[in-house]
Amino acid sequence: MNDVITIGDAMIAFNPSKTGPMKFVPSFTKNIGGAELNVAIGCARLGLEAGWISRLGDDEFGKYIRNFARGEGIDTSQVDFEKGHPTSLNFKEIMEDGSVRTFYYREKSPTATMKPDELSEEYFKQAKILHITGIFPGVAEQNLELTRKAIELAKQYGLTVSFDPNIRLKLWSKEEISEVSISFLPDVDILLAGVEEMEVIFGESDQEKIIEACAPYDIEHIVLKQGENGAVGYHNNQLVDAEAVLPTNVVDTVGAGDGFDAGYLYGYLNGWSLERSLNFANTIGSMVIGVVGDNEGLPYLEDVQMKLGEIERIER
Ligand code: KDG
Repeated sequence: MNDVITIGDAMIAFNPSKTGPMKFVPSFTKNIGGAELNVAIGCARLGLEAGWISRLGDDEFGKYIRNFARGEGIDTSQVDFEKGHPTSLNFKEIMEDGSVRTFYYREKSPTATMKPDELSEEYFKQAKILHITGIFPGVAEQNLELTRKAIELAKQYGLTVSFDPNIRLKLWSKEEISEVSISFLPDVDILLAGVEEMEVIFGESDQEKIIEACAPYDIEHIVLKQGENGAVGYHNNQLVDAEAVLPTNVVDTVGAGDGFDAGYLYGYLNGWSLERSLNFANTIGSMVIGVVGDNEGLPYLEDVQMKLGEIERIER
């Protein structure tokens, strides 16, 4: 049984060989990115059973991504290949401070050829959490229908639905993102969002106002990620402010939110308190940004436990 299943479009992420404007970068390293796949990887590294539903191009890059996901121990039984739709690409520009701009080549994403009735009910029956993001429905119009079907199956079979809006303005407009995200909320059990994302969705940046705006949707866990200011969680009428965990260094901020999500879901599945889940998730986020790559910095459980001082490891 999978603890967490996700649905998403993955890309070959081309990481620059040096920081600074992309037009002056002489070469790139081939890696892999895609928020939902990153979350699945993060969960698998923590020891959870994770599955990823996707379609890749029937090309070398597609095979590379599928093999990589398998190597991470992810269930790829729901991943297939499509001819005539190349695997999506993402070229990254990384500045000295670790901030990133992305340049997508995913207009013909293979995932846009997936059909809602192709989603396997059996697969949903055998899972605990469905994690979705706002990226997948933004990649192609058809993917919105697919996401809705995934949510419907999740509800039908009693899965917890976790949602990270993951706003990508390069994919669609603020108005579209807001409308679609709000339409998901009645079915969302765990909301994992950046405060600035909630500002786009509800036009509110104040924590309490955001929680008020979410009230009609009866969301069991509301988590607001605040980057260097930590995170705030709301559950059972309790509001918890968790301090940030300071990173050792910042080289690439991409993937920190996905690592946070994986950490929070891990805490949720283990029945942890809000404080403990938030601190664990914050710790993972802070570790991810110290490594170049969208998922290379996602830690294994032992790494997080060491960082938290829970275990000691003899290095040499
Ligand atoms: O959250 C990180 C991802 O967003 C990244 O790996 C790739 O930009 C990306 C995307 O759109 O999935």
